[in-house]
Amino acid sequence: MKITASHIEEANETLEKDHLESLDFLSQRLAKKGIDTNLIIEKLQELQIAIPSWALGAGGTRFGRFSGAGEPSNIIQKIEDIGLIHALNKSSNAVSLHIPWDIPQDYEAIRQLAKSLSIQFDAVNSNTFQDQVGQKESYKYGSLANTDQAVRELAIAHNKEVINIGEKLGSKALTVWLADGSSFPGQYSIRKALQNTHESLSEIYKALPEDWKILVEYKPYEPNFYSTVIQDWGTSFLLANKLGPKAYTLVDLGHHLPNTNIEQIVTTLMSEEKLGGFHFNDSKYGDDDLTVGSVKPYQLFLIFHELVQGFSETNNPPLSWMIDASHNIKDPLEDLLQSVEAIKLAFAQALIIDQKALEEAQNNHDTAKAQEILQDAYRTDLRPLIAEAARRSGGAIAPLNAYRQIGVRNQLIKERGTSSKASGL
Ligand SMILES: [Mn+2]
Repeated sequence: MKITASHIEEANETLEKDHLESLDFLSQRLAKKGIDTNLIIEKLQELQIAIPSWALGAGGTRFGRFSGAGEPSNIIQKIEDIGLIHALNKSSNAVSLHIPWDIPQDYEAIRQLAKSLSIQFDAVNSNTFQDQVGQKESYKYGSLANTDQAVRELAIAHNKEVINIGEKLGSKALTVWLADGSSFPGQYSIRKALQNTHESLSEIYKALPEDWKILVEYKPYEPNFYSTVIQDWGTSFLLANKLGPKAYTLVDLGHHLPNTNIEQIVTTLMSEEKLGGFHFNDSKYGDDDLTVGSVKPYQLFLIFHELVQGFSETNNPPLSWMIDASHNIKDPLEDLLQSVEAIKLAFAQALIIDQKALEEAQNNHDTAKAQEILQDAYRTDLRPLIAEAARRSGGAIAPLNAYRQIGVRNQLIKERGTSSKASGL
């Protein structure tokens, strides 16, 4: 299945008149506040969010998995699916691959396919949270943190292999998320586990090509329930600092205890030039992997507020933007289209904040005014800008509508059948 320019044209045709009217009205309103909508639209056109290869099939829980129909069963079909998303929204021009779930057989063919769909290769992800068939050692009691040197060496070798695979595809970053931890007090030495993790990561760091980054993810609990070796941003930041200039902290929105002030973490890391990237998702309780912006859109906006300030006021390097979500209920492609829209919307809202007035209110200790300024931006309906950014780039005014109108899922089911299963899930 390929989405053509005439598909998009047809889908946009009926919406265009209404859309342009809304855009015109909004542009005039924003112009009165001194905001140039064209500049915002250009920034939205530039924003590209990588799609993880594991989000294209229905995810599952420990209780079960309900497969969708027409799922991509290999890396080729997964990249094709991202091509479909990108054709619709023009904001998803990269894939974040999971190894070993998505090891290419024919690198040249994969590179050609990705190129033909304007897809790049973002950070590659290693996996030492499960054992693979025939694996010599087991990660049951940890990988990079394991007390057993042979297990640590296996996990280090795997990460080096992931770097090699990424190099062949043009990736520039390795994301490491560790399940390592303990489920019971006393199960292991917390201090030694961190020390082992640092030493193992140092070995991996040495194998990084010159222009690569290593992104160290953190998570407070799950799958282990008493301690996680890299439990929070502080531990990740500590390791990133110890490792060196190519190491950064990766913030996964779902990897925080309830009510954590994530925007504060983001801005602190940017001040220290150590924020490497994002895994976007949303949640109510824990690592729920819900659609970005579906539960806490205001928090997402506040995070983008810090990001927008950080871009202009710190020297933090450009970020890897990735979605990390996958669940049972929705069509994964619809879920991803919604997630990318939510990210673009939060970015746009943050871009129209009156920074000068906000600074003035802060200096005058005018708390009520400061809140008004933020919420004025948040409560302005900027959806016409998102639609226009996609339209100007050759995408759909309403990507989800277009997806349904074109009948993408039905076509994929025709091509792949109803029982195809996404690899790795
Ligand atoms: Mn993640």
